[in-house]
Amino acid sequence: RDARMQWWREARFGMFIHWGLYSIPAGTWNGQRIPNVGEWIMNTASIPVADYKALAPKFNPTGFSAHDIVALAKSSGMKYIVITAKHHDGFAMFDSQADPFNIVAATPFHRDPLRELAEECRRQGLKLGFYYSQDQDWTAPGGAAYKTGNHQPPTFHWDKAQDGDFAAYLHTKAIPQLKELLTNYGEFPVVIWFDTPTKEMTPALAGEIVALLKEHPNLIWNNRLGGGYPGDTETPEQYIPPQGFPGRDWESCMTMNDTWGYKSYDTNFKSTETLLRNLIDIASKGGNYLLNVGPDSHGIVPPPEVERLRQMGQWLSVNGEA
Ligand code: JFZ
Repeated sequence: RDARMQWWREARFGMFIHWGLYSIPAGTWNGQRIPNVGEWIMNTASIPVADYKALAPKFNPTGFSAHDIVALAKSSGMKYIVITAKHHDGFAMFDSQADPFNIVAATPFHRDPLRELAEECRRQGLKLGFYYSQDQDWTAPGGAAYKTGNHQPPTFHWDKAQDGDFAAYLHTKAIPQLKELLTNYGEFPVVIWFDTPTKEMTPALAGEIVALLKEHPNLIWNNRLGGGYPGDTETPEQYIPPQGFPGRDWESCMTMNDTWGYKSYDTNFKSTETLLRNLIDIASKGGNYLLNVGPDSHGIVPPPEVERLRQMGQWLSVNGEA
């Protein structure tokens, strides 16, 4: 267990990447600025499944460069990357045989950014992990949804196309896709980052996922699977715990502005000094800092984010350890 956690405990600084179809609307739908984080736009604006799925043929992020993103992370002093393989919208940012709503099958891009990132991380000596929304899935029948707006219980679905059986969703989409992620990318992923469990994730269903994870003894996974499983890491979000988490590994994930997924008009960026102070504060308490970037619909990391990462890297090259 300790050998498995060693690289992670020494890492201190990683890059979170929230990237998906939501980078196309970028916070605006039908001419309206939609509140809340950008990657939640489908839920916040109650976008019908068919309308949201119609974004896929428009997604052609030819500006994406795995080389440049990994090099950016590396020169910023980051030791690992965690990217959204599938967020709550259900769109897979990887080549999936299990479900056709994915970047290779459903877009003109036809490339698998996770494969390209895995190759570059291997080359440039960084670790790679995958975020996977195992519970919420707003485009797969039976996938769960958290409530926003006036979505009604018990399902909080806003489109009949979302109705279905949660266990069936898990067995036909989530678990098969997790198997793909765990077997198709060589030495990666070394982290699976689960998120937003609901009551639907019973101990029995979560146990099926845990059995799969245990086939990969070097894998690290967080505390957001559900079903009562504590996972390996605590995940304080947008804050730094005053005393850390004595006896537990932990990682604060944070945004640079006020969204994870790209929003064209969110310019509320923290200063480089604040970001560096966060990193120092977290490191001094024994945690890791997972700092987010949100590439746009062309696959480009917004310049204000690049600028701050470069400045952090410059500071670390003078004052840091490695
Ligand atoms: C979740 C996601 O819904 C969000 O889109 C993003 O991916 C983020 C990293 O994770 O949002 C959360 C999850 C947990 C808390 C808050 C927001 N929490 O525990 O306070």
